Amino acid sequence: MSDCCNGGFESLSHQMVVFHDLRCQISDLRCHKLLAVAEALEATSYLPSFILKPSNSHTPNHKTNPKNMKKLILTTLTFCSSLFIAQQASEKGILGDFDGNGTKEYAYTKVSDCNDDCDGKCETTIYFSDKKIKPFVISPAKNGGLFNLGDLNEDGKDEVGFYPGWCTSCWHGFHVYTLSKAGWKPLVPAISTHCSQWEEEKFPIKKDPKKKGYVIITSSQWEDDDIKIKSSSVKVN
Ligand SMILES: [Ca+2]
Ligand SMILES: [Ca+2]
Repeated sequence: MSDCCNGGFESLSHQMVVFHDLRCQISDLRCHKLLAVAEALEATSYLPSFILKPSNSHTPNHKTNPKNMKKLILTTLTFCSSLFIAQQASEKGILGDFDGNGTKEYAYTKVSDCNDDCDGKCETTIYFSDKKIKPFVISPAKNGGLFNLGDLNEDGKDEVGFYPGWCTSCWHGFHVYTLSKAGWKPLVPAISTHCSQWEEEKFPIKKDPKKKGYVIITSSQWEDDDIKIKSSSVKVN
């Protein structure tokens, strides 16, 4: 399986993998890398030699026309950039009643000891504006997307969803946490998701509308040399 993330933009020197593998858009870090290259492209008008090589045919070819290619690169990068901004917005916090006391509070994340290459401990802590609610750590995670999942197990408290950011791979586990008397614990084991699942907007967990006390878990699995997205109903209460 090709990994759309490893190597970042170096893949340009071989093939325009970056375009067929738009799944890369999911990761903000990858977008960072691509944006950096976009700036370099703008500054130097550099394009890989195989793109600049004249075509044998006089017929204009969209795939090998340097101008079109550059436009496509920059369009892709702009889209990546907008996704990154969307993720940043979520870092301001999500509102929910995570301890079930009837008052909504904010949950927000902070990452520590994690450089652009994901070197370091890379611990992301989820904090709450109500300081009576204990923070908890998810590691490794170079920050990530935070979600209020609603009250999935009907105990009066909203569950927290976390989609960790990372520098490599399109496979990331989606975490679902619930506040118990003993503290924060996973409501279900981390849900395996591939970025193609996110592209298709198949969210990993939701209440099962047909079965009380159940959730529908949608995960990505590698089967028969392909990524399969499967859903099943699981009891949580
Ligand atoms: Ca509360
Ligand atoms: Ca709950």
